[in-house]
Amino acid sequence: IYGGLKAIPGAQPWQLSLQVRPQGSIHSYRHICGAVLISSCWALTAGHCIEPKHQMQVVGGGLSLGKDEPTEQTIDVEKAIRHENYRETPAAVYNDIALLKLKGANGRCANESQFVRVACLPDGVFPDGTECTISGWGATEHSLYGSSNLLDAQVMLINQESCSDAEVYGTVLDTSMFCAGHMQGGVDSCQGDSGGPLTCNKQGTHVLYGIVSWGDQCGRQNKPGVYTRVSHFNNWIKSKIQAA
Ligand code: 4AZ
Repeated sequence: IYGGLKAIPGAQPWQLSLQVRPQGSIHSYRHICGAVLISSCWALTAGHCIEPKHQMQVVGGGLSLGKDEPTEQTIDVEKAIRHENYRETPAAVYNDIALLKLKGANGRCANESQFVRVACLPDGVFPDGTECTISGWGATEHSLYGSSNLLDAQVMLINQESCSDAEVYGTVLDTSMFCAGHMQGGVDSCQGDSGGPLTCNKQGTHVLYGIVSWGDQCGRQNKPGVYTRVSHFNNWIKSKIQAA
């Protein structure tokens, strides 16, 4: 996160760290992306965060990566379901979404606490200019390697037409994505934040409106972050969970 601040404990309880290690490896898990808890046994992340042939786990309820915190819950990923139309081109990433089924018993995987909670799926549109929150352990203006502390920042939803201006992203955007940030630059998501949440507030409930997806570098003028439009995938999410 560029231009962010250390998150207050419990402020982003749906934020997960998605961690991988090669199948059968003795190495420890490493953070590759964010993810978002949407029910006790399901999380969403970006499609480009799925690494086949890797074991995956998520860690929720912690603020400091690599420190064992008493509020933390570590849960194995049972399977990852990437969107069938996920596609990466040199210019953009399309349908950048995946579901993670977490391991557990009797429909219980993550245990709800003050520090671990689900985010709601969106049921409508937020107007352009709405201030929403992004968070993650990704790269910052100070470090390419990311932050060991969870950071958060406020970004604004940007009009789709403005973001499709030739000076911004041109014609590559589609309805599976939207832009958020600040056209003047400075505040943005970045590498390592991918898969994590953009939440907007609706009458006191936090709604998962976007998933950190891509952008032309980070924090640059006229290059806001691009987010997977979660509302575009509501039916996909429901059908995959139902079929599992
Ligand atoms: C990335 O490389 C990435 N500024 C994520 C987010 C943004 C740019 C790049 C948005 O994963």
